[in-house]
Amino acid sequence: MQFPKDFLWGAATAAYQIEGSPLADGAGVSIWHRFSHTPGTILNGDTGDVACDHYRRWQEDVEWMKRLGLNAYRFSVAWGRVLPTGRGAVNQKGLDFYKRLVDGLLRAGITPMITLYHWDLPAELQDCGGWANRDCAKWFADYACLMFRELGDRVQLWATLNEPWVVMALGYLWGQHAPGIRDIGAAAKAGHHMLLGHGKAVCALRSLGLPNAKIGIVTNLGPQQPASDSPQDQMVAALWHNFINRYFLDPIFHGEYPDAVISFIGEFAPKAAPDDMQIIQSRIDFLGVNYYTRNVLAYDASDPIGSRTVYQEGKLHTEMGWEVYPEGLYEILKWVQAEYGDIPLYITENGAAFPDAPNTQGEVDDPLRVDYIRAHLEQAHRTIQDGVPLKGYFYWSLMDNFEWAFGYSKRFGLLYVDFETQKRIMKSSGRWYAEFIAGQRQ
Ligand code: IFM
Repeated sequence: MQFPKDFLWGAATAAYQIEGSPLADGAGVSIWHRFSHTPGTILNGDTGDVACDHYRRWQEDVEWMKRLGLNAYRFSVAWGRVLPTGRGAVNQKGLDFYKRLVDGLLRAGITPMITLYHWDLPAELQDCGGWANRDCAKWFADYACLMFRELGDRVQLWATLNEPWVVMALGYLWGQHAPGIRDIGAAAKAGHHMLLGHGKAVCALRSLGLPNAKIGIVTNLGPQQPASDSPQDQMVAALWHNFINRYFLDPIFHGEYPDAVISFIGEFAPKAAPDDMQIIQSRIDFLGVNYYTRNVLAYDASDPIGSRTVYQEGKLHTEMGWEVYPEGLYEILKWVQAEYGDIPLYITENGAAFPDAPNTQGEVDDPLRVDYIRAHLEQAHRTIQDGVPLKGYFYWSLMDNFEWAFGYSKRFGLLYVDFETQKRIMKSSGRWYAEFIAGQRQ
């Protein structure tokens, strides 16, 4: 398996999941800080107050990245560290943290990819309605523009939003994520305003004329397959495909929402102002794909959405309950190319949670994760051979971290983190990945 010489070999993280010190040095409260401190929201009452303490241990973490041989690292900026109330006055200390991190990465020969929004909206903006307020698109673009000005001389890869579908569905429709809203109308508005904010941020970057900067968006995608040939199963699988895979990409690439979802949500469908779609369609340089699993769907009249996911007996499932289905990576990347053309792609997340623990020698052996990564890299390689412009792979995650509503109970890392002592241990998957990357350099 030989990948192109300029392929990016990375790992990914997100601010609230690893940084800790959420209020340090003048940072503003985020919706995830507020949500995780609300009793009953997070498993075991966990919060991101300490997480992996990366805010204070980032230099050690860059050393771990060097040991892994990464040549790229995807991380997110906590909006409220830089702009504590989401807009207006800049918090220089927060900004300086990211400047130091970027400089440290560059010194280590690691290309930074910044995600501007990985779910931690400043709480003050939520008090004004959050993404359900149209103004949030402008607040986001202003924040993005500030980051481009401050770091655009050093950072070339920018992702606007991480998984807007998850924000819309889990944050505003089903409420398991911050801000914990359950309102279909608010969800549709939030989705539209995220798209608009994304488009405005792309325009802002272009207007600055930074010669080497590239901008894209990161979406969670995966095959949505019918459990049988029955017309009902086919229908629900098609609906989920339109909802998960097309809902954010059709507007960006085709300038319209998928009809099937719009008719399904009827009166709640987002209302675009005259120029919105043109802004949303602003050309992007790459698409980030987060791939974890597929869904096999059957019609189920007793379910409010009319469908249920069919558990695949006999197949390996991760601690998240997600089926390990590497072929889905090939299938979804090929679908993206067929539907949206030859846009450069990055696998911005791919990974698995397993119940890792150190053995008596203090080592963490995780053969299932090694198999998982190898199998997905095989599919990534196959996609490249079949003509898909895939430019990089970022394993999720660099280290065990705060897995949102599941707290610290799900370990995705290449590095094991002892959350009591903050000691990191490279898992055997980390060693395997490091050897694989080294092999690519020979
Ligand atoms: O931890 C998350 C990440 O924040 C977004 N994508 C999926 C990961 C695993 O659930």
